Amino acid sequence: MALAAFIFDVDGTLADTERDGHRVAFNQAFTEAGLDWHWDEGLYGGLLAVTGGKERMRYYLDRYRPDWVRPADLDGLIARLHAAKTRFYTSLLAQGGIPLRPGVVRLLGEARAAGIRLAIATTTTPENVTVLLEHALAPEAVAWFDVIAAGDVVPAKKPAPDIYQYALAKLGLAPEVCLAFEDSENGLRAARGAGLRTVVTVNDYTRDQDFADALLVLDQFGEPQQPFRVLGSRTRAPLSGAGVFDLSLAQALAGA
Ligand code: XBP
Ligand code: MG
Repeated sequence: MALAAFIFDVDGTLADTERDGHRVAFNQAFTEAGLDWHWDEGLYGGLLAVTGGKERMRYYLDRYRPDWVRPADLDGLIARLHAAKTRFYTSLLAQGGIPLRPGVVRLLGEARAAGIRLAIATTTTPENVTVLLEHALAPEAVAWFDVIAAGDVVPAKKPAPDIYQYALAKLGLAPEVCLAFEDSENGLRAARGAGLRTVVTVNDYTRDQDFADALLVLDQFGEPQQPFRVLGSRTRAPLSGAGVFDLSLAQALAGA
């Protein structure tokens, strides 16, 4: 079957945003608010079990700070902290602080040239996506995507399939003619729940997660001078000698 669209996760897939991006911005927001909360790299790995920044702060309090005295308006505090975190995070992105992962620019360019439609399905705040695309990809890159499904547009975040179902509905496409790209088990479960075949590129936080349900698991999309390593595969498509995730491999996966 001919591929019609690629649907990309953002955090961890297009760019390694979590450890040196979102985490740092959360800590800046906590410090600015005079809170004694601090998320080190190890703790943050555990907090990534919950997607969505507001949801992650609530989880942190429930799990790690049961004795911390909650204000009457906890929702208001979390909303203010999250707005500050988004301000810090987007200003880091606007300084070009976070590059795209290897092979991402190449793959997006190949897809556009071949008329494969592009979409995004992420739990992060929409503003974070546009600022990343504009600064790490190209000033006009937002327009390359037919659909940017992000943040609170659906109430149930990944691993719920809702954000992928929303993106598919906006694209007007069936899952069979699309491929999803993810970096995490929560993301994979969301994409698979929407019926999407999924390619996973892992990162340091997600490497040891369960990707048994992925079509293909790679360390990265790869470049000619920096080939990918295959970490897992359920496809019959030939992979030997590939080294670079390109359109012919995507098409082979879709047909296999
Ligand atoms: C990304 C997330 C997001 C970001 C923070 O998950 O969980 O919450 O960490 O962004 P995925 P916000 O890659 O699976 O979409 O603070 O804007 O929510
Ligand atoms: Mg992700």
